[in-house]
Amino acid sequence: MTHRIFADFDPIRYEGPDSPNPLVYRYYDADRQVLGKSMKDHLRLAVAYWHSFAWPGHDIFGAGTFQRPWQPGQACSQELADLKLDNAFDFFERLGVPFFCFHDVDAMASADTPAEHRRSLAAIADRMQRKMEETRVGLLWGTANLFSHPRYAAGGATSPDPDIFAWAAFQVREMLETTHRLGGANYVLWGGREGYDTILNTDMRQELDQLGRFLSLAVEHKHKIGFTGQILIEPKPHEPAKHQYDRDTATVYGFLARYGLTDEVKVNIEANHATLAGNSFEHEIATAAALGIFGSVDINRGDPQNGWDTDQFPNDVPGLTLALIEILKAGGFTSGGFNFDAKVRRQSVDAEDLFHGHVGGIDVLARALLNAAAIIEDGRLRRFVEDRYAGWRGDFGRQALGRMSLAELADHALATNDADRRPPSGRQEYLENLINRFV
Ligand code: XLS
Ligand code: NI
Ligand code: NI
Repeated sequence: MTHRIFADFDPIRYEGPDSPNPLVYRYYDADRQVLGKSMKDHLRLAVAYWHSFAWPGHDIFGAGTFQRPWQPGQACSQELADLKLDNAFDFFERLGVPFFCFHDVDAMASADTPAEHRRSLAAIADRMQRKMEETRVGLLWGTANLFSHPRYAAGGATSPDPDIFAWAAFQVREMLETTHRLGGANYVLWGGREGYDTILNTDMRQELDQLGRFLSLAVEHKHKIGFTGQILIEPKPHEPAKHQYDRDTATVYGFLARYGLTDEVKVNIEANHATLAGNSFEHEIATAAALGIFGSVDINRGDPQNGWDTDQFPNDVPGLTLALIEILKAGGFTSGGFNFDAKVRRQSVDAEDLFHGHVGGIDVLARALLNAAAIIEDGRLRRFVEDRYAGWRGDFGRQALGRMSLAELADHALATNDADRRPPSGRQEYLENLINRFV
């Protein structure tokens, strides 16, 4: 059996929409210019190490189905970690993506003690750095896994045990420094088990203060070591805990404001987490943009009938067009990008399936980008919204939002005495039809 399972695949090329070949890009043409920027720079695509190389295909009812040559029986040796790394970079190169993302434990050999953890992480980071130089594949973000190990059953930063809080600090220090060393563009904190299952055993005020302190410490350390990447929080409403503190973007913003961190931390919005929170994906992006904390995206999709994070590859072009419109309106990504936090299904056991998942997802994003760019260039949507708020740019509108008191506004209403005043039509159906002409 070969140990390099992607080695025999040709690099994925752009062949256009009419190609009969399943493993080509029909829409993603990396250097194609869209609104003055290449597709590659717009989308800043990344592969997630955990779903594609670390997850063995298990679920809560059954064992792993994938049988990758690097998958350990028990603990992962350095040799297997190295083999996994070689395979991961074989895959990144053939897919032609500029970035990847990883958690410390996704890539390193297993470790029991903190000293071993440091050594294992440093060993894989050495090798990773060489691979990154050879292949020119960069790190979109790094993160520490503070949720898989049994010690984190009650949370990391929000654990009732301060010694576990220190363990979490240790893992974050090591991984923040590793991300810095590898030139990562961002550092992500997904609040894995930072939440609770029952209020009966939980001191919420205490846990929130711990989480605020922990985040402040991470920010402080970032500056101490000179890491210039962006720190990102990834909201999720529940799973694994019943209630997660980083519920959605608006909740995270309130938390950042309370702990004085709105200038330091942005959000990494995941499509499937947005819908689990009862929000649309584009609502989350628009909220983050409006509050000035839009950072990056974990792209995937949920299942409309399943109430959990199914992490499927995206396949909804019209839906993603709305998200891309919001991203373009917000000025696009700066440090962030689209990370495929998505996994193939448990029965998709072949190496080829990982290509199908990513190639399809990348083409869906490329189409959504092209649609959104055409809608922006067309200008009708923007003009409609501008006209809708035109009153606020007039004399009275500016004063109403500026120097007028409540009493002055009340007197204005009395004086104008306009009981028939109504807003003009919102034209939702017209606008939906307009969008459909582009998708
Ligand atoms: C889990 C999260 C996780 C983060 C990284 O639901 O999406 O994969 O992206 O810790
Ligand atoms: Ni995610
Ligand atoms: Ni997720």
